[in-house]
Amino acid sequence: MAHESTLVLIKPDGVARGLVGEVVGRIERKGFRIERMELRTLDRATAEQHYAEHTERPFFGELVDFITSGPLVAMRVSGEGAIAGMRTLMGATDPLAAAPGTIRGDLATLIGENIVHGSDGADSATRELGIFFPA
Ligand code: 3AN
Repeated sequence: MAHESTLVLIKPDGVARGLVGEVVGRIERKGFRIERMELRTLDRATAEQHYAEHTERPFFGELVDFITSGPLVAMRVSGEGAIAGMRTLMGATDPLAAAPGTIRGDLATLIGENIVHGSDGADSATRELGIFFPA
């Protein structure tokens, strides 16, 4: 397994619910490093760029409405196998199917408000980190 960097977002529901410390704590206790971290509210153009692969999905409008609805926390998280490791820590997309012990499994019920985003592979990590933390 290689040293990797991935984009992690604590989405507006996680920030509004006061779960930033909880999520950050889980990432740190796992052993990953938070190398960049920023609280910001996305504009629609940036949100549409981030979710470009979902343009054709029926919930795309809701996705953009939601991710721009309030401040989120964007992080560059790094470590051994950090891309898949963060996906495991997050749990399945649907919080009701996510295993207990995962962020979504422990802390959420709604698929549209599932607290966190993590890049799903090396290409998306590079692309998404470029949007949030350009060199
Ligand atoms: P993940 O975030 O686990 O990679 P994706 O990439 O399939 O999941 O979906 C991106 C985001 O779209 C999810 N985090 C979730 O908030 C939202 N989403 C996925 N499926 C649905 C759905 N059926 N209805 C509403 N929102 C959805």
